[in-house]
Amino acid sequence: MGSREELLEKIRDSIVNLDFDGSKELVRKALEAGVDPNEIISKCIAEAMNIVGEKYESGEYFLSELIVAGEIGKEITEMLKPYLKGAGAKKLGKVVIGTVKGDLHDIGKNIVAMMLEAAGFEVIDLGADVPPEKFVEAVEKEKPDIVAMSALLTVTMVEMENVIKALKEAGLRDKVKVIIGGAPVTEEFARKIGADAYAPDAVQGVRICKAWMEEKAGSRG
Ligand code: B1M
Repeated sequence: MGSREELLEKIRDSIVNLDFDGSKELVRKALEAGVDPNEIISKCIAEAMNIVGEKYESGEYFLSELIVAGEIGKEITEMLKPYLKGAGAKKLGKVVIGTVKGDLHDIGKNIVAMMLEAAGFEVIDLGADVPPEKFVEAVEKEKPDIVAMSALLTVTMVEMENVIKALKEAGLRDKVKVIIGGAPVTEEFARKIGADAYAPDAVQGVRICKAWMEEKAGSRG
C-alpha cells in the first residue's frame, strides 16, 4: 500500500540518490495528498542531508554530489513555502536571520526563516556568509526583537561569538534576544558564547521565539 510513511521514505531516498526531478515530483504528490510540510522537512530533507553528509564523509560521495543534494534541498524548501504560509497581518515580532561569515550552508537557515514567517514573524533574511558588521547594521536599521544565526561548519561557529561581541561593542546586545542553531551547535556552546538560546531544529526555534514575544508582551502589560 502506498502509505504516507512510504511516500516520505521514497522522497528521502530520491534526495539521497540525487534524483532531482523524481524527488520534486514525489514532493508535489505528497503536498497534493495533504502531507504535512513539516514532516517533509524533518523526515525527508533533514534525514536525507544527514545520509548525504555520511556518504560524503565515508568517501562514497564527493563535493559535486554534496552540491547537487544542496540544490535539491533548496528547491524542495521553496516548494514547501506556500504550504507553510497562513499568518495574519499582525506581526508577532521581527527577526533578523543569517548564516554566519565563511559559511555557505543556507538550507536549514531558510527553513527556520520560512517557519518563523509562517508563525507570524517579520523576517529579515541577510542570506549566507554574513559578516558581524552586517548583523550589526541590520539590527541598527531594522530594530528587530531577535537575532537568529545559523552555522554548519565547526570552523565558522566562532563567528557567532564574533557577532555577539560586535553587538555588545555597538551597544545593541541588550536590545535583542540571540538564538543560534545548525548541526554542530550545542546548548553548551550557546551558553559559552552568551547567546540567549539554542534550537536543535526549526520547530523548537520558532517555539522559543514565540515564547520570547509572549514574555515581552506580558512585561509591557
Ligand atoms: Co557541506 N558540510 N560543505 N555543503 N554539507 C556539512 C555541514 C558536513 C557536516 C558534511 C560532512 O562532512 N558530513 C561538513 C562539515 C564538517 C564540519 O565542519 N564539522 C561539510 C563540509 C566539510 C563542507 C565543505 C567544506 C566541503 C568542501 O568544500 N570540501 C564546503 C564548505 C562551504 C562553506 O560553507 N564555506 C561545503 C559545501 C556544501 C554545499 C555548498 C555543497 C552544500 C550546501 C548547499 C546549501 O546550503 N545551499 C552542502 C551540504 C548540502 C551539506 C550537508 C550534506 C547538508 C546540510 C543541510 O542542508 N542540512 C551537510 C551534512 C549534514 O549536515 N549532516 C554538510 C539540512 C538542514 C535542514 O539542516 O542546516 O542543520 P541544518 O538546519 C536545521 C537545524 O540545525 C536547525 O533547524 C534546521 C531545520 O530543522 N537550525 C536552526 C539551523 N539553523 C538554525 C537557526 C536557528 C534555529 C534552528 O535560529 C532560530
